[in-house]
Amino acid sequence: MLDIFKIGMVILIVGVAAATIPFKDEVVLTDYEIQASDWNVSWYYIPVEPTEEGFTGTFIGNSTFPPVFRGDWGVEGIFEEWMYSTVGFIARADIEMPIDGYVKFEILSGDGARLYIDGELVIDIWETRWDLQEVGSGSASIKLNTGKHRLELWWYQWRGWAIVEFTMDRKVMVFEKKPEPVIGLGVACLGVVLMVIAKLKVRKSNKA
Ligand SMILES: [Ca+2]
Repeated sequence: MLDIFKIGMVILIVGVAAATIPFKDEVVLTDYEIQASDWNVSWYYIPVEPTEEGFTGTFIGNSTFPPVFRGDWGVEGIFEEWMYSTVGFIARADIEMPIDGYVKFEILSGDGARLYIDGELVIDIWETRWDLQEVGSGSASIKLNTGKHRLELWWYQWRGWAIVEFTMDRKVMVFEKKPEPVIGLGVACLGVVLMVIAKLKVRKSNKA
């Protein structure tokens, strides 16, 4: 009889602890803004299909993109006189983290794209997509320390829909420890119920 009471008490304590003590990681979007520069974009004409190694081509010229951008040149190609444009770019930008935290990056491409952060490959969708409408996408949430970081985006267009998109969070994400109040209180209630049952049974057996 006493055992059920003790078990109920343990369950009550576990429940109260779960409801009040922060123990599980939860993603929280902070108010800290990430500063991002424009992209410096170097364009290349690429005469041969790119390989795993990347692309080789002839330098065409430079342009800039805003920190978050989308380019859509349709299926006619970037240069209208060509049925299929075969071009690529290497773009570089800097971001500045106000605090340590996580940032989600996303890229989209009608053919290949690769995103490097501080020289490390973090998203890899480097492949030719022969279907006219096919688009590849990739995303990654990366932990970055306070301070400056270099982004480098490689992109190429070989066949079909010429599209590129780059997006990233503008606010830092962090993990915070949180309690579990609803489940915790539910468990605590179960503990109380067991304790009450145990007490009632003790009273019943005393009467008998
Ligand atoms: Ca394609």
